[in-house]
Amino acid sequence: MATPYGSTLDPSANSADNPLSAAVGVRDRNVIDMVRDALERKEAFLLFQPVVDCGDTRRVAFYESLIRVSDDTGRTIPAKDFIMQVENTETGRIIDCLALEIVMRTLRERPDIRLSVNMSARSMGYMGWLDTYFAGLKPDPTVADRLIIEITESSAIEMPDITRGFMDHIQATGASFALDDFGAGYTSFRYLKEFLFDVIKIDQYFVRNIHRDADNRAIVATLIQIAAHFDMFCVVEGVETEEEAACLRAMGADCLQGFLYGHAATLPPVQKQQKKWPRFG
Ligand code: G
Ligand code: MN
Repeated sequence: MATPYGSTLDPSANSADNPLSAAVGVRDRNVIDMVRDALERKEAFLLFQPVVDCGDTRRVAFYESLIRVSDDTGRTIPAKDFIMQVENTETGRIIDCLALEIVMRTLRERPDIRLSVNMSARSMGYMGWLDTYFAGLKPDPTVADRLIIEITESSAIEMPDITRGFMDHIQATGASFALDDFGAGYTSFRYLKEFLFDVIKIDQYFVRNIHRDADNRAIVATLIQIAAHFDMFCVVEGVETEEEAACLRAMGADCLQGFLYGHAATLPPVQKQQKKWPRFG
């Protein structure tokens, strides 16, 4: 597929030659249909999880927006339960556009907050995403200063050339980029030099019981140091206990996110005090 930044990989088709992959194929198709139907009915919405300042955890640095869809029985389903199946389909692109559209509108309505939005690297070459972004900026170009775009490490690395061009283009408008799920599997330090991410988000896998797990401490300490070296703002995900938080604070994390500080929820009422918004990184 041709894109403004080069060519994307072709989504590979599943071979359905054996009963198991056929069954998986049917299940995936059901999920894709369910999500597509929900999007057609516009039954999707965002919830927001706070990312707090490590030094003063009452201060919210930004909220990560997480998309939910409602299935035809009215149940709410979080993106993590279907994003894998729709990632390589048009439905994946539509989800990213819809999330972006709602986030941009929310930023315009709420000058007191900063928001992040997740996107797949596959959506970087999708004209609909760029159209949504620039349409969202038109009424107020300064909302870009309060937008953080989260791209997972695996997805960014799949298409380095496209990622680089896309990031340059969008960073020039004022938005920041976060490298999501850092350390989750595909870590290639080479790409930290090549992509100018403003923020890294350390995957929650290494956070669990970090105060009692010397291996996790060694890994996270290294990742925090690397973030500092590259002048990137460092968020640690999945913080569930005060012990984990205290340990991460001592190690020099900038921000913390996790159930200890809040689940994904609707936004709190407007804050009176308006903050200044320095660029990350
Ligand atoms: O890939 P990404 O980091 O964007 O995913 C965020 C996911 O992590 C969400 O589905 C959210 O519900 C989950 N999450 C957020 N905080 C915590 C936490 O403290 N513990 C656990 N187990 N999951 C969390
Ligand atoms: Mn994320």
